[in-house]
Amino acid sequence: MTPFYPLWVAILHFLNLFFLLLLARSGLEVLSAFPKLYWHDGCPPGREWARFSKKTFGADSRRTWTSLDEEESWNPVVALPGRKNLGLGRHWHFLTVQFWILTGLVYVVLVFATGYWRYLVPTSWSIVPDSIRAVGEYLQFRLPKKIPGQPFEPAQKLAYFLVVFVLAPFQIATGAAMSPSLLARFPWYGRLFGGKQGARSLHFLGLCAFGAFTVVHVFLVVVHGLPEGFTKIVLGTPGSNHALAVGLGITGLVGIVVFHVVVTWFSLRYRRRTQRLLGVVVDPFERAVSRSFRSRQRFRRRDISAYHRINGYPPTGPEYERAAADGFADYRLVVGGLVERPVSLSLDELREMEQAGQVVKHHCIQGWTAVAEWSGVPLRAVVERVGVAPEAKFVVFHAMDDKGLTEGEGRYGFFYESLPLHLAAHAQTILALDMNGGPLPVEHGAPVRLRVETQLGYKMVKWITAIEFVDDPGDIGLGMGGWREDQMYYANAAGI
Ligand SMILES: Nc1nc2c(c(=O)[nH]1)N[C@H]1C(S)=C(S)[C@@H](COP(=O)(O)O)O[C@H]1N2
Ligand SMILES: [Mo]
Repeated sequence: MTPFYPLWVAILHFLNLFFLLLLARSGLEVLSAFPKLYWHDGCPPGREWARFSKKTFGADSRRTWTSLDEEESWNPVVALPGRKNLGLGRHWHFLTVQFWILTGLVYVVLVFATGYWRYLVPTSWSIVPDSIRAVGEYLQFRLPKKIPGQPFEPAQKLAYFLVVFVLAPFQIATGAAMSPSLLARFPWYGRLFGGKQGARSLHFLGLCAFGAFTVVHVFLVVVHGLPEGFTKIVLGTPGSNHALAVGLGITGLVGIVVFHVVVTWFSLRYRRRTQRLLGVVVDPFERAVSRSFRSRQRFRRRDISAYHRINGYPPTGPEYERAAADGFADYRLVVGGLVERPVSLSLDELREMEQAGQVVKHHCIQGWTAVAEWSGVPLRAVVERVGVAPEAKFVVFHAMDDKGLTEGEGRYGFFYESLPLHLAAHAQTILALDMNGGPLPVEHGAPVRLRVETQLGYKMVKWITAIEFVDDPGDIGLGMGGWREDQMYYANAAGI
């Protein structure tokens, strides 16, 4: 068989480049929200193996700090969209990854259906010494000979094989190992990568590997002869029209740059519209993941993290401080909305209800994790007590912290979040009253906070004052289903 280089390879190669660049830039945006890498899921401050930030915070700091203080604002040239937009960065990442995986699947199917796999998949271990020899030749400024009857030299074939069949699946696997829903249901899957922080670190190293490959790959294409190489990359068949190939190729590259400039500008200029537009594809994906799994976490007490980060400053003002000082004696949890028997419960009444406890891992959307023991009332027990009406589809948690006062940054309103009702029925969805064997500390949500273990942290409302059952949370706040969705453009489903 004579070597061939079909047009579909050229087209899928272009799409791959297009999607990978979007993935890399949006991935860096996600990294900027927690610009530290760890190998351990306790991720204690100061124990990171890599930090892309000058700021440091100590576990023993006398001043309260929160994980949002650790976030960095990166330049839109590097990150998509840049400037502290984790919510939209994730939208871009989860939109693109679906098309990237699809491109890869089409490629792999065609590779095997057409016999092209012979050029990519080594069938003998001799590829290893042959590749070493080829690299040696490059180092002596000589071009290694192609494998007889094939389009690539041995080192090239091995590198392409590793990128397609090892690196790309590795990025998908480590990416999936960061989903709180998946990890809550299959904790063993996370352990394969050394936990969520291990997966994060490996995912980042995978990005570095893609970057290094791209640099060497482009350099060697140039070394091997640009017009010929460019023609193959753009048009497939070698020896065809060089001028056309160069014209088309440059148009394609300029097109990619223009696309990036436009979507970055659009994302920064029209944040809500970007959230909604990308949400059309991303929300069903996130919702499906949130729906599929139930948390089955069972960590041991000795897994409890020495330090548990905080996100969200406690409510300010004399009212909350006074309540905290007298142990929340006058506290009432109001439960109402679409229910048959609205109630208002004191802390003692909550403690008399059914109790449940769990040692579980918290996943903040920014990327940090921590294990703690939480106990309190299963939300299901509250649902049963008030008799939720059939029209109710969501449960909304209202909090006592006015974010305009506690956080600022141009954001405002009391914190709230909504959950679809099915998550309220999970055994590990609880209204926590205790943390690590003592009463809930103020920073972690005293007197009552939500735990829902398949979701990201922003769903777990702290300092709860009221629970409301509704048919549609769109009438609350700015209508996106939660304070972080309203004000920070996070997705409404929080399973990944
Ligand atoms: N009321 C309120 N609840 C909140 C927040 C907040 O800002 N206000 N932050 C959320 C986020 S983003 C996370 S990660 C968790 C953090 O919980 P912790 O501070 O107990 O670690 O609380 C969530 N609940
Ligand atoms: Mo968070």
